Order: sequence, then structure tokens, then C-alpha cells
Amino acid sequence: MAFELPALDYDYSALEPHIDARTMEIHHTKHHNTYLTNLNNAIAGTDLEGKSIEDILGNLSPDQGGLNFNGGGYDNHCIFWKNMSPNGGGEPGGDLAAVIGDFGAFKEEFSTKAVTVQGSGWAWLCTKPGSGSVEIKQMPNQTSVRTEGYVPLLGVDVWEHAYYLNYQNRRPDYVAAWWNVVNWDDVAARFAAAK
Ligand code: MN3
Repeated sequence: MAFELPALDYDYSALEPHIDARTMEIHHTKHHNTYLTNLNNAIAGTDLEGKSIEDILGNLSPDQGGLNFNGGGYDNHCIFWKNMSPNGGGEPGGDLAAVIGDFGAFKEEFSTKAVTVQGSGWAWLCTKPGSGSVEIKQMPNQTSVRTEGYVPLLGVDVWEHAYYLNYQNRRPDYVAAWWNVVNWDDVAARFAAAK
């Protein structure tokens, strides 16, 4: 069974004015779809066919750069869409709020790590399974935090394709606006599942 492009839970225009519809449509139907296609082509006819994306990304060898890129790109975007909601924003609650601690300090550190990614990449809130704690990591290109044994909880895509139409070179403005669509219920569910 090949991997599939997931449908979004909301319309392409639903995250406006923070993320514009055209960016969302191109990002989903072109960029995400390309990672998906390349991932499926890479695993077709190999013993990776039928394995979960968590299994594939968690067991990469150094010579599997294509899988690192396209598998990571596929998985990162699946999470990214779920991490956002038209009813998002605000702050986390419950166990997640407790481990994050001071939300203002967290938001500042996460934003700085996102804005200062050199070239293309992501910032991630992630956890080591069973640790009960969280970390913020910068990841280059499409490399998944799963390659380092982490479970991804919340990610922001800072590739230019994620914001250039609306924000041009203003990555800090895009990251600041993105907080308004963060789906904390989804992030909390991922943390609860990984604890
Ligand atoms: Mn992207």
C-alpha cells in the first residue's frame, strides 16, 4: 500500500489572513505531493513497502539521503497540516502546558529557532518517547526529528515556499502570524500519545 496525500481538515482559504489560500493550495497539491510521489517511487518494490513512515524514518542509514529528504518531507507536511486549524492560536493547556513552562519564553525560543534556520528547514517541538519532557530543535531541509529518536509534536515549515507569496522575504512576520493558527489540541494529543 503506497502512501497517500492526506486531505486537509479545512479549506485552503481557512487559515487566512495568516496563511493565504494560494500558498496553501500550491504547498499541498504541488510541494507535498512531490515528496509523496518521490517517497512512493523510492520504496516501490523494496522491503520498505508497507512499513510505516515512523519505522522508515527511524531506521535510515546514511546512504538513504533520498528517503531522508522525501520521507521526511512527506511526514513533516502531514503533521504540519494537522498542527494548524482555523480555530487555532492561544496557548496549550493541561500536561503540555506544564512541560512547556513559561509560554512567553517558549514562544520566543521557538520563534527564534524557526527564523534563524539557515536556508530551508523546520523548527520542531518534539519529545523522546517516555521522557515526559519536550525539546525545541532546528532541522535542516526535510530531515525528520524521527531520525534522531524524537517524536514530532509541532512543526513550522520555514522553506520559502511556505510563505513567499504573501510574506516575500519576511520570515519573522510569517512565523509571528503562524502562531495564530496553531492547533494546540493536536499538539497535546501527540504529546499524550508519546508519553
Ligand atoms: Mn513545505
